[in-house]
Amino acid sequence: MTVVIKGGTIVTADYTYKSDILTQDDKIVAIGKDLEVPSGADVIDAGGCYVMPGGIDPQTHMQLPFMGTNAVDDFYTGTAAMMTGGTTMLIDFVIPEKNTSLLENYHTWRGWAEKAAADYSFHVAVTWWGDGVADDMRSLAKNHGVNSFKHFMAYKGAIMADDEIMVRSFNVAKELGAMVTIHGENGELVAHLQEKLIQQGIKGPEGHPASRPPEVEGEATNRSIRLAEMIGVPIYIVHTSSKDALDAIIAARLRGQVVFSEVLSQHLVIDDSVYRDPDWRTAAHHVMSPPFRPKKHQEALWHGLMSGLCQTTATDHCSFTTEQKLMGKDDFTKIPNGTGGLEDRMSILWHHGVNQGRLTLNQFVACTSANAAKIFNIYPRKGAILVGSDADIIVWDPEKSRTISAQSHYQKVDFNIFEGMEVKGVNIATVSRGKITYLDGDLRAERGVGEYVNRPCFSPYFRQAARLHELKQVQPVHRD
Ligand code: URQ
Ligand code: ZN
Repeated sequence: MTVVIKGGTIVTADYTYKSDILTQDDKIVAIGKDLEVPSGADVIDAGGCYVMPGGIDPQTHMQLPFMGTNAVDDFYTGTAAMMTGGTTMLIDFVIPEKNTSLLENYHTWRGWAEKAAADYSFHVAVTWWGDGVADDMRSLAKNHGVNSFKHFMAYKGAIMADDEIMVRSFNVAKELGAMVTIHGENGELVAHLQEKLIQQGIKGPEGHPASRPPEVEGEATNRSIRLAEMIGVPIYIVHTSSKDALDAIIAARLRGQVVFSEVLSQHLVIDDSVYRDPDWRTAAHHVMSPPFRPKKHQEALWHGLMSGLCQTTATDHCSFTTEQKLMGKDDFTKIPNGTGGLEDRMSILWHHGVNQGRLTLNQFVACTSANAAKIFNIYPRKGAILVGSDADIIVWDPEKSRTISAQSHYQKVDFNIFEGMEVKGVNIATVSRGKITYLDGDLRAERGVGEYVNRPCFSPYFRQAARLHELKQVQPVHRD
């Protein structure tokens, strides 16, 4: 397969320049002005468009078994939908039930992902501790390209990791040169507040944000950061949604700690008024954790991205239909937590970030692709436009507009949390591993062509995280 992308302006996390790109099979093989078009090559006219690295979504949950049901988008529908919006790789999660083998669960999820239409990788969640967990982590890191282990501090009674699990897991991650990632909400407090609210007769979706206010996220985020500091392992906070959590992250970074922060596209533009919608279904569709916050938190998140204190954006795509959300009709704690969005993230960041003057073109690429590749140690194979990089490339028309709607989206879920939002800045072509998989509305996703991406341990950030820890070591006093 040979593709030439002609006449565009290449935008990477570092540079913006006019040039053509030639891809051969699944790699970029040449970048230059007025490139020759080999006979038989496919040509994409990128005149007036930006040509960028395909988006990387570092947090998704395809077909996740969760809260008594399964997320409705699977590894085929989700990867197909994301390519229409300009994302060419996702990092999903293996989430073992307590007391089940991490390694066996990894193989189960690998089986589910064989139908993927684009590249993918897996963080693995440590949801319990006992015989075999450390050895499974070692095998996953050394033999299966897993360099990140997830810890849900929320979801008590299900997948919640307490301090003991985190301390033990963080120590093994440090031994392996792996990143620890965190869902930072205090699950004990959430359970307590949920019980109180139900007792008070607050059973609708408006109870959801009240059971997990920003303080609950701030406490857990800070606690996990401190644990990582004392153990000397780099830490990545997923879906940072509040100023409370952001303050803890910024304070740690200013102390020299290696802490990364991810922001969801939906948390940047949707606020907590959705939970007071008179239509129960609309309010329930927005039940996700952490919840949507009062508006003031959105500007703090934008400032985090603009300043580089937040590095990545994701969607946490975990989609449930109206039917599934109705499982919590009489009790908000039973509404499956999760929203969709992996198809719209790039347009949301462009329209509300670049068009509004918040993000430069290069910052857009950094926070939608390159930084995730760097943090999870697959750069510049992914997240870059360089000779030798994977040919994951998108062609972006900054003048084209579209209105986001469940009526026209490719995601399987019957609701779109950005319903009716008009965005200017649209992906018009996607090249995934050198194949044109989307062109002017024509989706050509192929089931099963997506490949698993190994992510090596001991990223460059690892040494930095270990250094701070070494500085804290006590030296023995030799007494005569
Ligand atoms: O917590 C997560 O990230 C998963 C279970 C998706 N659901 C959610 O509400 N964020
Ligand atoms: Zn989460």
